[in-house]
Amino acid sequence: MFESVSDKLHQAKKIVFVTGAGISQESGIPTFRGNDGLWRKYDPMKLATIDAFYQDPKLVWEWYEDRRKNILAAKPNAGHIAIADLAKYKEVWVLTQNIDGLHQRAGCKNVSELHGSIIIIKCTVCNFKDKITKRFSEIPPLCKCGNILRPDVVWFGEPLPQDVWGEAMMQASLCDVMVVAGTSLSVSPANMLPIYAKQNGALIIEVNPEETSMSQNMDLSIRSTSAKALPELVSVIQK
Ligand code: BV8
Ligand code: ZN
Repeated sequence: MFESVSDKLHQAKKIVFVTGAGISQESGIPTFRGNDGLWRKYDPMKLATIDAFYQDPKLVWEWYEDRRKNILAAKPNAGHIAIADLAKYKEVWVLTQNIDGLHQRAGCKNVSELHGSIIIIKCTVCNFKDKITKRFSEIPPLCKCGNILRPDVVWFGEPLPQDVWGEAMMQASLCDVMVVAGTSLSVSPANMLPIYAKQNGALIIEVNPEETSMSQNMDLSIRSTSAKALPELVSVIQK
């Protein structure tokens, strides 16, 4: 599978992974667009927005509480674990679009959560922010200051946190190899990261059972799932 790039993989000093919902699919967390689609009744593009939240905070919170329950019960899969294993031998950085924290739970230290975290909850007004894993008794939950709480995620139409995005662009511009795993690359600006890597001369590899809009630009596009292909990729690098 990786014969054509094994030399470059061995020589690589810094490997960056850009991941999306597909890498958590084998942990039982539905993707956005797949036929296991997040919430068949509603379109995430319409729910994961500031307008939806202020129009109907209860509905949006029901959706997030449903996802939090599933995510907090989920376990990292062989794909997450392979990346964490590789980080013991090489400089590895994970730029994830996922909000499930599974890369960190697999043991990865260098993780940039481009779109925030569903496990961190913050106030819409004051500067309260904390990791909360319990289920809320009432939704929408209120802060001590009396205002509504929200998940610390980046909604459509919201900018990515400056520091996180700056770090991600830097990592993409300095890596020798970029592995794009489990993402349709349909959301910007995250979908620019493989372009920055290509511009810096990095080798870019895609792992996705389906073709994406950027498959043609990849040096290697593996039609497989991440839980299958990533352990194989890591074993080639460690040889
Ligand atoms: C911004 C957190 C600017 C929340 C998410 C037109 C109108 C309005 C906006 C826009 C527009 N055009 C572009 C935009 C910008 C917009 C955007 O890109 N929209 C898209 C829909 C066109 N982007 C934004 O709004 C961003 N902000 O641009 O700000 C700005 C600047 C200054 C000031 C103000 C504003 C913010 C985007 C972040 C949104 N938040 N998530 C939550 O999760 O609830 S996005 C969310 O959807 C995910 O984080 C992820 O990014 C995206 C889903 O993509 P994927 O992860 O790739 O998942 P998907 O289901 O699509 O694909 C799964 C893939 O896995 C598939 O390819 C499948 O084949 C594969 N797969 C399946 N199984 C497996 C597998 N692969 C491997 N193994 C398997 N087993
Ligand atoms: Zn508050």
